[in-house]
Amino acid sequence: MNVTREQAAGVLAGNWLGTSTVPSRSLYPHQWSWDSAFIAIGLRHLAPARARRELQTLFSAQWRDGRVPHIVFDPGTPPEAYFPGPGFWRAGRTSGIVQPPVHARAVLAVHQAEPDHAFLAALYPKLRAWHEYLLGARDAGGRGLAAIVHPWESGMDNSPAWDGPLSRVTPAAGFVRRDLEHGCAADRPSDEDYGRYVRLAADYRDSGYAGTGGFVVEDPGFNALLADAELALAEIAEALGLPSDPHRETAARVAKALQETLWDSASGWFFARDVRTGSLTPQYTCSGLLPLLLPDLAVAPALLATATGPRFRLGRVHGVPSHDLTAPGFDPGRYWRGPSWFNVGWLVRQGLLHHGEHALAAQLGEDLVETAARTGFAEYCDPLTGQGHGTREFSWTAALTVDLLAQPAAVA
Ligand code: 2M8
Repeated sequence: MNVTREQAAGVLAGNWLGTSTVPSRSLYPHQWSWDSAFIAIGLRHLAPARARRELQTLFSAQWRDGRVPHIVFDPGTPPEAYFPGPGFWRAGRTSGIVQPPVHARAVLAVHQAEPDHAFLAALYPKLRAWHEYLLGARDAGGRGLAAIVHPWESGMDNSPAWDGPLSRVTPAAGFVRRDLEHGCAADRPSDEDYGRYVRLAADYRDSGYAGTGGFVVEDPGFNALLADAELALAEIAEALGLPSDPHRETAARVAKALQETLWDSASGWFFARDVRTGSLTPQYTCSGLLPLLLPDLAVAPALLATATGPRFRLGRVHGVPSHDLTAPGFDPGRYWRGPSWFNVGWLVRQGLLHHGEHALAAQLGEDLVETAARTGFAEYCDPLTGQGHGTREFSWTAALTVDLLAQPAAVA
């Protein structure tokens, strides 16, 4: 076995709890929703049964309204290991918010690695309910897009795109941050922002997980992943001998809404919309590049021109910077405010392949694998130096490395 693959497999084995994988033993000691999808995409090459179990465990915690919670708490982990824990959310063994819907893509990928009709048939109605929740209860703006009600729902927690909407939120106080016991404070969100996250989560909890508070945002990355997930669901339906057209139609509708409402042609980028004010948040972040995943994206050439230009320098830096390199607030080490994340790099590589950018995709894939191996599977890296940041032995970095190594033609 290739040494890097062996090391990555070791990370995933070390983070396996028995029915799911933690993102990190120290910083994130429970099961996280979109992490598990990326983890399953890597695990399918090593242990397909474990990959299926990872996703089954997550979906066993799905809510009756269809939402897939962003955290499923491990009962064996002490409550003080992570804040906000189950006592805060008061939602049984889960949190009450969500994360980007990458699960249909993961379920399909796992099935493709080792076909399992029963697995696919059991997950299909759950995935449908999940997407229906997002396009129903979460269409707060009435534009056919899913809105997020907390920065954590974007998966890109501390993104500068949330600064505007978050400024309306009064920070909560009187809680103990557990993340700073494991992470370097200079890399993590500020105390003020963390206080705002806690306030928003408490307000949403107190609304019975149904209301919308000060933070309601249509995020291009979240919605691009939702459209892509509907395309994956169409393939799952086909494999099950079920009608796939409804899923393709939904994907097309979301993609159209994305282009009509979140694309700014003068800037050549997709921006998030603050539903409360109706305006686009002006920050260029990596979320705006994720619509590249959509094969029929008419604006792909303009989007790629921005991505390869001075703001993101795709192909000339390590990974995909999470924030505009030319922005005054760009910080190469701080959480989602500049560093490159491996899952975003992996997704952008897929998008590049969809749009015929094979050389750039191969270069990005090689860089991701090299950086992951050199940094001990860091959570994220400095795009300018490649230096690792955040926690190490991070599960999705290891899993996506395994996946990239399984595709030598595209990496070589
Ligand atoms: C980070 O988010 C959690 C909250 O959900 C945190 O900061 O405590 C994000 O990077 C998120 O995308 C990721 O899923 C999670 C676990 O890896 O960590």
